[in-house]
Amino acid sequence: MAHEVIRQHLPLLEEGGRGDAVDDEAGRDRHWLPDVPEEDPYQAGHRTCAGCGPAIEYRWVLKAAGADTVVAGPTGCMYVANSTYLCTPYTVPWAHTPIASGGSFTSGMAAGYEAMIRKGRHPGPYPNIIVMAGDGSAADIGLGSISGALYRNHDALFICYDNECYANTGIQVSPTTPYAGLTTFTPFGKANPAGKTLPPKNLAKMMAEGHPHCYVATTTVGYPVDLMNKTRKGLNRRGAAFMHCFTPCQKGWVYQTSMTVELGRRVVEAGLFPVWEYDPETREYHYFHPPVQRPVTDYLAMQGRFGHMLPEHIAATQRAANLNWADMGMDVPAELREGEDPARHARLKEETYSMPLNRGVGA
Ligand SMILES: Cc1ncc(C[n+]2csc(CCOP(=O)(O)OP(=O)(O)O)c2C)c(N)n1
Ligand code: SF4
Ligand SMILES: [Mg+2]
Repeated sequence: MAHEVIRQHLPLLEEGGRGDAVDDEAGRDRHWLPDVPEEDPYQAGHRTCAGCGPAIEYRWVLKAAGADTVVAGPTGCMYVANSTYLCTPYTVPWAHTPIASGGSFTSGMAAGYEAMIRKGRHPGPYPNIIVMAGDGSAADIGLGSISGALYRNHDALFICYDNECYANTGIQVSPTTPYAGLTTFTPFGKANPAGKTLPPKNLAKMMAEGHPHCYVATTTVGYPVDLMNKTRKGLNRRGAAFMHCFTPCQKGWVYQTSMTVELGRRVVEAGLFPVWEYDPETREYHYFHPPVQRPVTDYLAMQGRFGHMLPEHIAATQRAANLNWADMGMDVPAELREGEDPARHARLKEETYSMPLNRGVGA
């Protein structure tokens, strides 16, 4: 006799946390605390760099998913820095997969749990099944296997933690590295002052447009409740879900270690990483409209990887951000439109950025 496969349901967290129960504005500020679960399936004791964005993302995703979760991790920083022989920071089952097969491995886990529960060989309920792959894996080497898993609609959450480079092998360029982003494979020089000349691949839109039956969302480590709620929505949905999370890499991007979460907000406020949800029922995109719209220089100047940019590179980046604002259905303020003119940034030739040039990468 086939046994029923019971699915779990994770409640969404209140944006305002405990402050929601308080009446006045001042009180809400004082009592604000998100209702973050106390459990930490991703514990201290890993070996990522201080301020590592992917480690923050791993912690919040697993907090949101809870104890009845299994995780897969393709090769990358979050495999290598989190596993030494007989030692991991996970309190839930975790498995490493080759970099190309995060999607196929996770499909197998999903199909396996489903079959085992139906045959009465696993007591259930159906666990939260998650794979967290780097951008080199999800947007490049393992793109096909994740696309296949989404297409077949396996009941799992497929996450790309995006640090915009192949970090683990020495900060090499990946398809999501931004225009002019310095990596060891995109050095700048006289012949090519920009460094990286190509725009980044729009992975999340590709996943949503290519797999219209899937829940797809973008988020960043700048918005913990948003990140955790999208994790829960992806897991609650029966079928495949994909989440693209912006995760700064302190070593590769060269910034002050305490600025990881701040960068996760500034990239959104600068219009360079739109945060949205795609609803497969209506096939609509729901965009988050940040309350602040900043010039891209507010974001670029915090990172050594952009320290070589010339006025024309900054103007091109502002133009890309302005196109994003329009996509999001937001007005583009005059100051940001004027930033499309290289002459507006001429003074940057004479000024030094707040952070030094990214000379240390790969050294
Ligand atoms: C098929 C294959 N090619 C290359 C590698 C070498 N490799 C190991 S980790 C890594 C970087 C992965 O980058 P990403 O997925 O972005 O994760 P990150 O290191 O940035 O966290 C590479 C290229 C590999 N393991 N397998
Ligand atoms: S190199 Fe970047 S992604 Fe890797 S552990 Fe360090 S900060 Fe994290
Ligand atoms: Mg990466």
